Amino acid sequence: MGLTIAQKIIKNHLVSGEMIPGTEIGLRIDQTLTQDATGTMAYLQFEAMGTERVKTELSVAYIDHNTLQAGFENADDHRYIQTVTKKHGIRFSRPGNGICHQVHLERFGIPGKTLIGSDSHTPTAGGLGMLAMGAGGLDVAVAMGGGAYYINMPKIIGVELRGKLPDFVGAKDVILYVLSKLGVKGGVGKVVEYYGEGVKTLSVPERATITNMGAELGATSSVFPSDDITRAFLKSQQREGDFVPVAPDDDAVYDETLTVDLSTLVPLAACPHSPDNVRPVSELAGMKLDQVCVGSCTNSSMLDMLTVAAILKDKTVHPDVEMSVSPGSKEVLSMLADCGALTDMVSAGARILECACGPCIGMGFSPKSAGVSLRTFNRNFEARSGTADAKVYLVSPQTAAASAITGVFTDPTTLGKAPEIVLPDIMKVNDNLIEMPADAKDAADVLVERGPNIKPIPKGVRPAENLVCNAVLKVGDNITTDHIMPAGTKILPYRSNVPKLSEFCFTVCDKEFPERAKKLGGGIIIGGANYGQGSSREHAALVPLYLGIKAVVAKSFARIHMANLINFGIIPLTFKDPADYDRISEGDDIEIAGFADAIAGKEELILRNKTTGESIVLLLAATPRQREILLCGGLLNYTKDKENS
Ligand code: MIC
Ligand code: SF4
Repeated sequence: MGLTIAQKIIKNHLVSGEMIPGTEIGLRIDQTLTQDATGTMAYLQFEAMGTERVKTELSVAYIDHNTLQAGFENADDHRYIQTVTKKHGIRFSRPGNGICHQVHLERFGIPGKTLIGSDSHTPTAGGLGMLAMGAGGLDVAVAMGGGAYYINMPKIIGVELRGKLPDFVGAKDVILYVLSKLGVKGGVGKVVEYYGEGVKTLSVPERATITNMGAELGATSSVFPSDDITRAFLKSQQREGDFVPVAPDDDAVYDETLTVDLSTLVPLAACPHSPDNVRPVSELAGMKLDQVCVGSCTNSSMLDMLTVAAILKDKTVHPDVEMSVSPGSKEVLSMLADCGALTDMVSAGARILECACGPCIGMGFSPKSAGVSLRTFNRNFEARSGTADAKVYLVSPQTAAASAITGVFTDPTTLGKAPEIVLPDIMKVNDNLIEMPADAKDAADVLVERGPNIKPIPKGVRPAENLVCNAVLKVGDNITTDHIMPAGTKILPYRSNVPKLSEFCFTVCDKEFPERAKKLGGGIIIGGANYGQGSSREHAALVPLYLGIKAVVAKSFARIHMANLINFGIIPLTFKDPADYDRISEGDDIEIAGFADAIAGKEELILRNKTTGESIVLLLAATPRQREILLCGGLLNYTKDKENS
């Protein structure tokens, strides 16, 4: 039987397990990336593991998230990352060089290789034919040390693309369409693979927009073939030598399929507060707007920016709308300046922000109270913009630019003829903001700088023999890691300071949670379906650990968050019968007798609700390796125990 692209890459990188969907496999990782909001923890953990030199083919640390520097904290973290990477053999992309995924696509991605990154949108590089996955910082640290990355062997969803996109309809509309079909849980445990004639009509940055937002499907990864278009892209980046063709076998078998006829797509928008809450822009036309933001790792390529500039040219942004533009990389920004497109945007009234995540992660440009914001980003979770009651809609650059001019939701296909965008054959490549690490022989001389914002990582706790505690919080379905550990200008600077960060844990859902958890000495959390979707931030496990959370009982978990819970020794349990979710309330006292024993080897655990007197059957779907990690109180303890044995 023939193999799909993902299956081929997995086969070439398999170090343990068998390629049976749903079972655990270990993969050799060729490349890693980190960003600054998760990177500090990843490097602290890398240091704790005691490896001197990274063992990957390439590891890069980017600074793109915490670039506001409203106090000393972010700058401290940047300097720590700059020095620790220099010492241990990792390249450092300086602030100003761009958003990790955009720069990685331009400068480093290689078809057929594996990449993990401490950011959920790492699958952006799937646009180049890489198997790229988001992971917790600790998993990235382990991979940098030469360890395998463990996932469940995914099923493959084959998405056949037919036809060609109409004028003013973009790659963003393709992935919004797929999200409308599959939903935010539709990709869990799966890789989404694109094939068919329509693939040839999409450039690499367009493919990358689509693979980027595969994260919103909950997918393990998304991948396109590597073909002549990939070769041309790599050539434009002056690295044609990195080209490798990657294609599925003719007789490849997909576990599920979806067909998308590109020629029938229309401009779409994901409505508040979920990326799968998709409606045609035509149905929203006329709605008044307060803000338009262009950029983020989803839509900040040269193609996106030139499209926006062409629509804004000789026009003025509507007086009731504030508009921001954040180009994805220095390469893009400097080319926009050279070709005059930057002037077109500035003249129209767009406010140019630096090449970084910016408003996407709530780092500035928060909308006004109850404001309506149109963003070319990938997430519109409640409060993520920094304004609790804002309404964020996710749209294509075409829709964003058209609407910025009119001040109301505008279907760009009503604008007439689309501008013809011609991309340069050769991009303006200049890697002067990528710092190379010190040679191994000089590494000992590099001093790692640690500012006062960098606090120790909380230690994992081994599970108790019997768990007796309180259900300290109960939440509903689709809880995101933005709910668990919010971001934004006030909170992000404390990503290296877990005690301070804990004051904000779950406050989007319940302002009292941190205090209550502290007072009760922790407990368990009850969650609904798809608990922990969204960002890869391991802080959503680390901070609950610090607050004494021993287990999360949910209807189901998102992949990266479940791995993070295990990495930090918090037990991820599911209800055998999802209806039992209703048989436990916040504040109930609970007991799980034989807790540690069950973790060691049982699939079922019995939770006794001492408040109601009822018993509930829970499941622990963990592999023997994961059970060992949990018994040690997390991956760091497990790694140390292994070294000492
Ligand atoms: C995000 O888009 O939510 C982030 C910020 O990039 C996160 C990482 C983080 O929380 O630092 C992600 O996607 O993993
Ligand atoms: Fe940055 Fe936003 Fe992309 Fe996350 S989704 S990496 S915050 S641009």
